[in-house]
Amino acid sequence: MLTFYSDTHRLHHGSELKDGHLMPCFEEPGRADTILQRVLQSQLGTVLPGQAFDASCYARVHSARYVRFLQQAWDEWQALGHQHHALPLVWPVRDLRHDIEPQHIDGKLGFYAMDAGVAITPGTWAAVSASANLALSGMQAVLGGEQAAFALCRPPGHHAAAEYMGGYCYLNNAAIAAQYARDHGAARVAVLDIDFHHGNGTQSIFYQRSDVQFISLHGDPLVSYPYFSGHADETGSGDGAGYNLNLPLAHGTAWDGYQVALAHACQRLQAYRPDVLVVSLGVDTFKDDPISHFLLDSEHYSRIGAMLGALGLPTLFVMEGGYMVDAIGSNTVNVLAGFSGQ
Ligand code: SS9
Ligand code: ZN
Repeated sequence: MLTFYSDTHRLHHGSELKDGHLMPCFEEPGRADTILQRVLQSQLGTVLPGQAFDASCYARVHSARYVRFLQQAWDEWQALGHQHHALPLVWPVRDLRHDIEPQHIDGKLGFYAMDAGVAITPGTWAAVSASANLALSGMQAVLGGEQAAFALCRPPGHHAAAEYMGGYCYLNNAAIAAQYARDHGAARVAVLDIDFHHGNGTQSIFYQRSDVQFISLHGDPLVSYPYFSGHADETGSGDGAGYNLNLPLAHGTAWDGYQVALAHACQRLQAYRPDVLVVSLGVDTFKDDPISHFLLDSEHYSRIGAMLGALGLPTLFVMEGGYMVDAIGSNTVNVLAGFSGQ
């Protein structure tokens, strides 16, 4: 399987609030480094750098003004004399106005963010655009005839929607790749999100569409981030009615419960008969993940891979979360190797 990877991710490492303290984000450069190491050790296949793509490819799923905001946010912040990276601190909840984009960068940060886990640093735009380009490069390979490819994206993307960032995510890499497939000949695309957290951004982007099916297995939002999205009654609307499937699972879910839900997801994927499958691959479902609450073991990732491989679909894996850094390399590669029957 081809892997697409770029060092540019190292330019981005933000801070987040943890138990009331500002701490370095769990989403950190060592994550991608350790996954790459494991890919190389396991001889999964060739590692390629990925190509540059125009920002207009991102604007197929994000608004033009949001992409511009991401591009310019650091400069606007720095122009005020700030040196530490930027974080949002006020949000337009409930009846506050969200129809007028503020001019001040503090207002813009809140306007375009769902939480405070998305710092803007000097290298953020370089890293998030390089990350999206890896997903696009991977999709190009799959559309060109590769049975599968792995985009080793960092930062992740599945919490980012058309017009907001959140949960360490800025550009929605999986959605950008899915849309690219639609724009280059695929009639139907499915996105399966197996990160521990609900892929609220991807759901939001495709919620009213029948040409992209979205299925997610995740921690029940009653008790898990992102809290405000991911319930089972979110099934799509308009043309998209019936094309969104959420399978929320309780804290403490282990392989027994997980595999039943995954088998159900696979049935729904098969019934949809997509031309291409995008897997939002998070391995924060691991028993020792520091911010998540499922109990999967390393061997189960091979079984997940085998179940996905049995679908026989051209597949792009897009890296999402996974924060137990010592284990994410082997857990990720177990999925990919299991998929390939290795
Ligand atoms: C829970 C804090 C959650 C955001 C997590 C985003 C994961 C992205 N204590 N913080 S895969
Ligand atoms: Zn996650």
